[in-house]
Amino acid sequence: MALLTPEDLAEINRQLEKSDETVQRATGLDIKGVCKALYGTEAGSEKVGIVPITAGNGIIGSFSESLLAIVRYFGLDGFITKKPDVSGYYEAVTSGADIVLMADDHTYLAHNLKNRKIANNQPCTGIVYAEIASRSLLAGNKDVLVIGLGKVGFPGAEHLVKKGFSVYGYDVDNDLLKRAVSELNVTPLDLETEAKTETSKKFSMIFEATPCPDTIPEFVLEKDCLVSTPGIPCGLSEDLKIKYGAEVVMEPLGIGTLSMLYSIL
Ligand code: NAI
Ligand code: PYL
Ligand code: MG
Repeated sequence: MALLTPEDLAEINRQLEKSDETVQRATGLDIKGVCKALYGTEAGSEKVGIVPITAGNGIIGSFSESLLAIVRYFGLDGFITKKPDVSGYYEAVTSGADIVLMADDHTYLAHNLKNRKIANNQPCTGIVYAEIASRSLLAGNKDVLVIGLGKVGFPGAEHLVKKGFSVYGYDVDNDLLKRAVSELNVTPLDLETEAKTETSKKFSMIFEATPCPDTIPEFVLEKDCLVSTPGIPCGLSEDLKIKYGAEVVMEPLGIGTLSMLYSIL
């Protein structure tokens, strides 16, 4: 999995505020409102225990501190355990955590100790960003383009299909594209070949979940489109964002984390 860097997480509160403003402007809901609409839940007085994990590549500077800032930004109570790993888990539970957040290099989980529900960051991130894309107030149809059909993108595409949207998909990995076509009935849109044709389908709603920059080509963009992308770095260039007046929702950790939390309340 592509790992976050301390640079990705810089000024996390400012990134959250900016994302909240963009989501509100583009969809009419703030991030909490989107998660409530998705899961039918709302945060209460749950206490969140954040456990640093030293496995694999080890602790990412400011990852736990960013999670604490995120939890508090959304109005929950939280704490970071003094110890990491198993000792930290023990500390979280004995300190009265209702929910535990922890991540190694492969899995970032939220576990509700009260109701035993558990969430994985990748599908929760895909679902919430896909939901945001699908709620564009300016969209004139139900066509959504999904670029990147991996651990985040595929669950997002699946969510959009279940919601009755007309989902077009692309992934450079042909096997993943074929899987989305066969399992989700996604319409494949090969951006490589489309680039060569004069006309191409344009989209007001785009969900991108790849680890590459500039994956969203100009010929798929409608004016005033909404690009909802957890992918790091951003798949839409700054030039195209300005040229098409696109709203871009992109944030490194918080939106996905709130989706996890709301899914286990
Ligand atoms: P993944 O590797 O499972 O999926 C990425 C997919 O993008 C792959 O199927 C790959 O073939 C495809 N891809 C790569 N370049 C492409 C291109 N130019 N055009 C079309 N498809 C392309 O990775 P995963 O776990 O789905 O994560 C995707 C991105 O989301 C990563 O950058 C990850 O860091 C980020 N992420 C962000 C989160 C957030 O809250 N902002 C949370 C979780 C992941
Ligand atoms: C959850 C993020 C979103 C994108 N990539 C995922 C990532 O960076 N995962 C690794 C997280 C490691 C955290 C480290 C710590 O500081 O506790 N074990
Ligand atoms: Mg996020």
